Amino acid sequence: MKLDTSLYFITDSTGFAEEEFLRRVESALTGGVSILQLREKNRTTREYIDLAEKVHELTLKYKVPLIIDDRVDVMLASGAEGVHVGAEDMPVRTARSLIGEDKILGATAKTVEVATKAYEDGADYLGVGAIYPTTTKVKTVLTSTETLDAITKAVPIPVNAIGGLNKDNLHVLKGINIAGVCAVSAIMKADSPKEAASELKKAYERIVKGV
Ligand code: TZP
Ligand code: MG
Repeated sequence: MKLDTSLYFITDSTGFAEEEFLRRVESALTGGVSILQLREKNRTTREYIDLAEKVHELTLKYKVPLIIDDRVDVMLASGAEGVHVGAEDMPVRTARSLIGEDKILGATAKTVEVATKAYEDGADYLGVGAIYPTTTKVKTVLTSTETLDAITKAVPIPVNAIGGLNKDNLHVLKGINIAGVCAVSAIMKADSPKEAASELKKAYERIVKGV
């Protein structure tokens, strides 16, 4: 089935009790998230797998693929649908050889060169950014919309924009052939993750896709 990355929600459990975190994840899923990444930086392997299994129960209920950030082992252990690797993680080619052809493999790219290599090495989609400064804890630099545009023209796989995106600032992406937007805080920290997801999806369709 074709991968739908139009509304790519990346979670951040920082500051939330587990119950509240899972409630927010489910709320976002009901708002139209099309793909969900579990992104955990401060958990033991056991804790990461445990949380991934719980989130996977939710994503299965809404028929949304679950992607695990960084960790092939956690993806395999939890039965998630895919893994996302960045510049400091496992190389794309290595990840692909370990997970097989059927799992979803995402990669981060900030240049056309890295994007092209990630595609050639087996990535199914790319995340490109940060488009705007972000308040989410991440080691990143800004990526220009010119570079984002060039990447979409260089590879035949879905390219998503990421970094500081919310329903009110997507205009800079207009006219660029992205497959979707990624967001952490715009959804995770919203009063209603459901409404935030739904509004972000509508803004993406209206402003970027022009529908
Ligand atoms: N990679 C580049 S920016 C970013 C990641 C993981 C974080 C995006 O978070 P937010 O809250 O949507 O700005
Ligand atoms: Mg990473």
